[in-house]
Amino acid sequence: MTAKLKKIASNFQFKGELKRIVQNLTGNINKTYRFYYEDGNDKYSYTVQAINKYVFKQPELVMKNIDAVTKHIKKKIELAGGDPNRETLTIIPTNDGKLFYIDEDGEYWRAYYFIDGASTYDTVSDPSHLYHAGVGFGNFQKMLADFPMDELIETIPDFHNTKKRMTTFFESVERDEVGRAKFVSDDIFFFETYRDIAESLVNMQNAKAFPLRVTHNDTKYNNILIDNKTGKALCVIDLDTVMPGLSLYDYGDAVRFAASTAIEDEPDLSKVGVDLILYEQFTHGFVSSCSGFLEKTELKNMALGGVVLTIELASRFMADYLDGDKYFKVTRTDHNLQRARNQIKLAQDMLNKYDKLCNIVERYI
Ligand code: GN1
Ligand code: MG
Repeated sequence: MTAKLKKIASNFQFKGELKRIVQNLTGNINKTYRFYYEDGNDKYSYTVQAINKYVFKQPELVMKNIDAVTKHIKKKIELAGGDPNRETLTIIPTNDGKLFYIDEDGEYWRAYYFIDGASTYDTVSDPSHLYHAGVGFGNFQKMLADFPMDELIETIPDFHNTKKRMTTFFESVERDEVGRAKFVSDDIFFFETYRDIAESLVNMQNAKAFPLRVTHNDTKYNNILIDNKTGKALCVIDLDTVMPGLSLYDYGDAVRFAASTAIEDEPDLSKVGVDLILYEQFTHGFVSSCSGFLEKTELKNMALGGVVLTIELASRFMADYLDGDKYFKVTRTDHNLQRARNQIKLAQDMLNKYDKLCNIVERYI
């Protein structure tokens, strides 16, 4: 336990005495720890995070959004007879009542109750969990349907604007900051070939094909807690990117991650593809919790959402590789390159099986 982390702990309204700190290495952006406390016989733990300032230029606005969104969701959970301390995040304020603490290095720290009795998964151990994850992410959107959207700050502008993402990617190729473009000419060709598809959702959105909603925008399977007892989705976490967006971003990003036959940074591409059973599980859950809520154009374009979000992530990982690994955490050389190629392979497999994916969607809408 470092003196620095102890000092950070002393600035929050935590109960009892700090016993130990364990780092949590999941997540590509923020630094995350679990702080364990004891107060007599009572045990508590908290999730404490340093918000990545390269990614979130104004962390205070991220916290403002999360505060407003969790308050809104807590009311919905109470109305439904649920447990507001377990079914959404609870921010623990600092000693002076703020939503974050700024340390002497200018790092922004925040804390939440750690929710016990639930787990996150990087891969799917039980396909029925994925059905429930679909229900959970669908419900999340539903609970925020009446949230006043103009109160939300766009903390990362154009986050899922794939037209902009494509432009940024080709700018990274042009700049070739660290001399890596020569290694990826085939990959660049992929983005040239599929640019139109990648941009299609934004083009449709510009033509007002879809309603703007309050969306999560980072619906990775490890961003939802699954209750250990019931196997059902308990709580949607990682609320950093809750912003106005399209329902298809949340659906697409979720199937991109969870319905793959491999983890996102699997370097052996022969293992990467779309798993139709997992795809169906998530789709079934998401659609059933959103029935009567999503519009026809949204439902009809779900398979496209998966493809677009997968190409988008491929371009973001590849752009970061070309820029010299500034955005996503990397733990090995070529990590971002491996992630990008993994996503390219996944997108290609989704395109090859596109009719099958559409048939699965049709079965539930
Ligand atoms: C990041 O923080 P984490 O690991 O949940 C990223 C997402 C990507 C994801 C890919 C703010 O999410 O957009 O889809 O990595 N978050 C941000 O694994 O850029
Ligand atoms: Mg995140």
